[in-house]
Amino acid sequence: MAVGLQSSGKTTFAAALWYLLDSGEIPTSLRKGKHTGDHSYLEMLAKRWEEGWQVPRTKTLQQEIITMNLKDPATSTDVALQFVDLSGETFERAFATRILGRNAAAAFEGARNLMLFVSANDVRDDLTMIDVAMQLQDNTNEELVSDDRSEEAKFDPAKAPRQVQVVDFLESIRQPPMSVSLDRLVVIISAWDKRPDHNEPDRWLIERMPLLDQYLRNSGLMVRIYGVSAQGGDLPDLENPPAKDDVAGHLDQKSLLSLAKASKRIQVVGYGAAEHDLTHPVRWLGGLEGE
Ligand SMILES: Nc1nc2c(ncn2[C@@H]2O[C@H](COP(=O)(O)OP(=O)(O)O)[C@@H](O)[C@H]2O)c(=O)[nH]1
Ligand SMILES: [Mg+2]
Repeated sequence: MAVGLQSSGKTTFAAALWYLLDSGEIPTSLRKGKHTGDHSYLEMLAKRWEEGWQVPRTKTLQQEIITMNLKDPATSTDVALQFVDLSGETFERAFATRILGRNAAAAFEGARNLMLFVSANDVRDDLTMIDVAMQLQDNTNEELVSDDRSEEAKFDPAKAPRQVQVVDFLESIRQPPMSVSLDRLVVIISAWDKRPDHNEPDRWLIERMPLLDQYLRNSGLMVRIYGVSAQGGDLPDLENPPAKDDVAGHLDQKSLLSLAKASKRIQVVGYGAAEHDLTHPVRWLGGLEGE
């Protein structure tokens, strides 16, 4: 199962993966498996991706469940990958109330392996009061520090730091009553084109999400951390395109569209994965590659 908060890069990954498998432009470690039924949604996503636009935002009400079937040509093993959005009311409420509906819980029944999405493009949302105080000291502004405590904000679970929500989610599904027995977990750091000036996904996790990093180290799970740029760079939103004279919004779109094979926009970093092979982490998750 592929999980992550909203805007962590899941749908873009799904779109790029579908395009990659469908086009066969470059060799991948897994191939497209059997798909029955209607996969027009995935095809729409892949087309949007190919044409150089952001994938459409998942509407909370008509939550599309994406399932992708892959096949390992070497062993003929099938691997199914299902994408679940952890944001939205269901999970936000669960975080605060400790109550998760039966349907949402059932989706994780029997799950053994998780692909967890976080984004390198997110601004920090977990500054502590000490961090803030240190910044204030540097440019003391009397007005800012003055004690305007008249308005106390109400606790909003959706505003808890992302890594707190993610760790709570992982721990909660592993504890009773859900007791999901996890085995392998892949962290996908999406938008890896926005990475800092080093190219080490595991170092990024230590520096940017230390709580999640520590949790995973002590979780007893087999863990891998990949950096993935499924989009290759910044792309405009078709439903909300930038103004004609806003060149910045088009910069990456132009250079990405100029690649003869769209699959080559994809970048994957870690564990000897071939440069554009999005299926590499999926193959390991499926248990088709060593520990
Ligand atoms: N720069 C960059 N942005 C990305 C990449 N992948 C996704 N994004 C952007 O991140 C945002 C969230 O992506 P999306 O796939 O919709 O996340 P989801 O809500 O988890 O499905 C969108 O604005 C995407 O355009 C990437 O590889 N590079
Ligand atoms: Mg989505």
